[in-house]
Formats: sequence, structure tokens, C-alpha cells
Amino acid sequence: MTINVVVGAAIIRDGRLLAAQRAEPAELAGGWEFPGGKVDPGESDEDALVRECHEELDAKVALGERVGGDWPLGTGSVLRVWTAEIVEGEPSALEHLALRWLGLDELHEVEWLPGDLPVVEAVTAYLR
Ligand code: 9L3
Ligand code: MG
Repeated sequence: MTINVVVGAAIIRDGRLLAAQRAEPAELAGGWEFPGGKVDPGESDEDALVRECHEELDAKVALGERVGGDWPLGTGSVLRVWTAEIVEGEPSALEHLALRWLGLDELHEVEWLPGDLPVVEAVTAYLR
């Protein structure tokens, strides 16, 4: 069995984390996530994450540290997360319903997808 790898970016600027509200599919729409998506065949995780951020946010990111290991998403998928910073452009919600920059005291003002929520806890260490 192959595991499907999904990559996500914990984009941080000035002590705030970028959260993105999913537009689809219907069962996930409205939930908040780390921007990112599926790794294509033959593509490295890191390349996929930079590509996804460009496609979804119209911004260029530089990746930092890996946050934890394989975070289970259920149904044979895992989420791999890296910290990131914007190095070019200003993020726009090209594929999301909305974007928010959340400070430490605001992290739980949005409803994170269940798979992303434990990663939010792990990311707080980078916001201090
Ligand atoms: N997913 C969960 N958390 C995330 C991301 C980027 C993705 N932070 C889930 C939602 C989809 C699947 O992984 O079921 C593939 O994501 P996408 O390629 O539709 O963004
Ligand atoms: Mg995506």
C-alpha cells in the first residue's frame, strides 16, 4: 500500500501564522488549513510545497524546518509540514475562501481541519 503524501506550509511572518480557509470539497469547505496539497509523482515534498503555495497564494515561499513527522489525515494520507516564510509577493486567496494571519492568542479563532489542529499546537513553538 502506498501512502499519499500531502504537504502543508506553516507560513510565519512577524509572529503570525497564515491560515487558509478551504473552498472545497464540500465536506472540508469552511475549515481552515495550512496551505499546500498533494505531492505529484516524481516530485520532492519540498518542491511540491513551494509549487502549491505559488498556485494557491500567488506567493513564493522559502521553507524552513520540518514540523514533526507524518501527521495522519486518515484514509491512507499523511500531512508533512514545514515552516515557511514569504520571500516574494503578498499572499492572495486564489483557491481559498479567505486567508488570515493569526497571532498566538488568535490561533483558535478559526476552525482548523481535524488533521491540521495538532500541527497548530506544534507550530506555536515557532511563534514565540
Ligand atoms: N489536506 C489537509 N490539510 C492540509 C492540506 C493542504 C490538505 N493542510 C487534505 C485535504 C484534501 C487532501 O489533503 O483531502 C489534499 O489536499 P489538496 O491537494 O486538495 O489541497
Ligand atoms: Mg491545496
